[in-house]
Amino acid sequence: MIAWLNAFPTNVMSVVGWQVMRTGADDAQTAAKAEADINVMISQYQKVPSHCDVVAHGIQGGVPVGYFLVAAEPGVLFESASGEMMTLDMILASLAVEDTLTFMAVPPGSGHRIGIDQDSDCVGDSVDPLPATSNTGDGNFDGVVGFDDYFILATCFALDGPLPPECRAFDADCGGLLDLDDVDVFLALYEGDLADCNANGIADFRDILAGDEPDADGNGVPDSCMGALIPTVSEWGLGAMILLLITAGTLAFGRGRRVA
Ligand SMILES: [Ca+2]
Ligand SMILES: [Ca+2]
Ligand SMILES: [Ca+2]
Ligand SMILES: [Ca+2]
Repeated sequence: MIAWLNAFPTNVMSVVGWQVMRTGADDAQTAAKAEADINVMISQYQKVPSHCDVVAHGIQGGVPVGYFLVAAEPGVLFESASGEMMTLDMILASLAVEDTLTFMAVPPGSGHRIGIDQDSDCVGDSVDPLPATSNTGDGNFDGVVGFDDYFILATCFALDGPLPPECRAFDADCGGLLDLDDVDVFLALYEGDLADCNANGIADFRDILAGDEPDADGNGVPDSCMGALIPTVSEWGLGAMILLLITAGTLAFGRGRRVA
């Protein structure tokens, strides 16, 4: 069928638009035919250049679900709209009797958006509180990229491993890891003035996250800028002298009273 479809010259690969449905109630023969078709679809994804992306949409356990094919080699791997990685076998085995799932071939490059992340903010549809509004840089999902989000970013930036949903909002390239490129996207989207207390021409948030400025108390202000708030050595000296004078005065006064 694919060969026949490909005989027609077109800018869009003919496999695009093909749909294969599976339900949990399929008999063995129907299920095997559907799985064979899904594998043909995946073989079209594997063409160089790729002929299609492969996605799946449906209802499982009464809840809308989405999947996006991220790799075919060495094994077929889909990402779900909640961020899990699953093989095709795992997905098909998870279908309960009342569940339905439709696999679709979509234009190359469109599968991530169509399959699992309609607003392309790297937060999968199933875990995106605002699935139709981009939340890039907006870790608390309040619609604003602001000061509070910096602290979430700082926490996420220190993580080593899979990013939870509130961290994925900072993963501007959906790469699965946070790096300084993602920080720069956050800074570009930041609503408000970015402090540069050390006057190096770089936003202090970036100085801290890049590791160029310590921020021991995690208040978003480089420690080097907190000096004005901490008494200097000479100020400590002055304070100690005043304390000594008060103590001496109190002792002298007390002794005087006892003498009288
Ligand atoms: Ca999203
Ligand atoms: Ca969103
Ligand atoms: Ca926010
Ligand atoms: Ca700075």
